Amino acid sequence: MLCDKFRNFTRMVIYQIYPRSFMDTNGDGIGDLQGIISKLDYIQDLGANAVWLCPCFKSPNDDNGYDVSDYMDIMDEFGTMEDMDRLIAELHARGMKLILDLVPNHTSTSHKWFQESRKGRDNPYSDFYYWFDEKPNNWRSAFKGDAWEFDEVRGQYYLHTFAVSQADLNWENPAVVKAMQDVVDFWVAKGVDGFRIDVIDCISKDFAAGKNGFGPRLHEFIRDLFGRENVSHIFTVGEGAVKDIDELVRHCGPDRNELSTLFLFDHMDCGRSDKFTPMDDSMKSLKDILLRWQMENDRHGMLHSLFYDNHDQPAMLSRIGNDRELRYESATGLATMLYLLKGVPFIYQGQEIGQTAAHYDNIEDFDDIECLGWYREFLQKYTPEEALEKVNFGSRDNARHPMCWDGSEKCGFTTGTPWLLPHSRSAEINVEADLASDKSIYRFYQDLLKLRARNDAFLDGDTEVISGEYEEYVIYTRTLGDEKWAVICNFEKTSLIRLPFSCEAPALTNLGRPTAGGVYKPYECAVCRVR
Ligand code: TEU
Ligand code: CA
Repeated sequence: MLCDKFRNFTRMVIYQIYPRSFMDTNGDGIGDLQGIISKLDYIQDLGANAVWLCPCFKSPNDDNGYDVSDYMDIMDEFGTMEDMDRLIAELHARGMKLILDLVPNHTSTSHKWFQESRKGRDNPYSDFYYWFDEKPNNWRSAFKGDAWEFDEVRGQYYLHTFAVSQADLNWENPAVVKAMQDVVDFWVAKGVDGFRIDVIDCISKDFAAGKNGFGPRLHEFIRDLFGRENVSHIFTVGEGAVKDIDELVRHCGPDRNELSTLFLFDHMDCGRSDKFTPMDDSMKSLKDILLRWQMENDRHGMLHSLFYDNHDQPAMLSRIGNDRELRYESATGLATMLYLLKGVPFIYQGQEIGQTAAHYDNIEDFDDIECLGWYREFLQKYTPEEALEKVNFGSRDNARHPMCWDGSEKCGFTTGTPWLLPHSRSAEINVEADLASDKSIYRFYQDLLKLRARNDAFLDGDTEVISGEYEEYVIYTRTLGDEKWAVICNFEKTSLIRLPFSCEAPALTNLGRPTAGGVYKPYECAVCRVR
């Protein structure tokens, strides 16, 4: 059973927006806050009641906002603080919540704190970052290359877990903890309802053990941020590298006073042997991971973050589904399998219209600092064509192309030149075309989210897996009191599905199936009340 705080959070449906690519209203080819405001009805009509914005703070955009130069001001390209205030007011007027993306592990080297810190060893910011005369270890950057950069001004090396211009903050310094607490309090005072916290596990390092993350003070630092009374009401979702249940409980246990939930990434490796190499896979392996974490979260009274896609990952639909002939079937089947589980649903922009992984013909068309670093390394082992193919598969630009509002040349995203090339299939896959289709994925999501919101069994009920371990389909039930629902999702093959109980006619199907049992087509699904 969930504690009241977590139980309330299961009523949220969070729509993730990559602001740079969502909607441009001033013709500069870059999405902005006014553009988001103009689309709030679209988001609310889908059935989402909260919005998670990727970083909007001032940034030179080396890592598109994850390199913050001022946590308390808005990135020039996205608009002004007045725009942000208006966005908060417009969301709250609709009863919707705003989740901001907090980046506590590092700042841009153009942040005032870094610019002061590099000046010397005796100013208030000198110890805001990790400075060493010599490299203390051989840590590598997540974006390839050395994680230590020599700064000519300071005459020492500093740590950057990510890009050279993303300097890691030294959380061992109480002034850093206080500065980040002030950032959280500033935005909570403005009405922000929660945070997604970037690479939360990195904020505590263990130099002695050679670990850049999961250090001995990690949970102390998380509580320093979110265990305080004045922020005890907000929603927090950490982005972490947690793999085992004990560590998850330390982060999100109901009595830990730390995070509301955590993104778990095991299922991100479905359909790939590594981030840039595809691998044949199936909905079964995805189902196994999702249901394992569903039962573990449930056992510990924790919230399961229910997501497939985000701004760092190519679409699950393209990796596990059939994003061509069965795009509607697999998009709707995947959604049904995931979003009727217990937890907090996250929908990434475009997922609701069956958006697929993007494809670009030239390496010059890519923007993502991570994939460009990898491309240079790939060239040492592969031909340019092979390297481009790997980047097309794993690049984060896959998910960062402009939102496709219509089938026009600029997708209805901008009147200017889009900062990143539009999706190669935007003429076929866009909001306007989807809503005009009799197989609308948006409308299916609407029906799915309505069914979920109107039946407490999907919000609070117990989950039980009914289907066998090796079946090429999944049947799970959600039960609360005398209310019991069966969720039936077929995987890639045609299956004969017999149910161990009798059901009413389906309340939701993706292919119009009139009865719950019988022969299911690939990706066919049905949701039925159990008699
Ligand atoms: O990503 C954290 C992270 O580990 C990245 O390496 C991410 O997992 C990778 O891009 C997946 O291929 C977060 C943000 O989501 C990402 O956009 C930022 O670039 C990164 O932190 C640094 O802030
Ligand atoms: Ca703009």
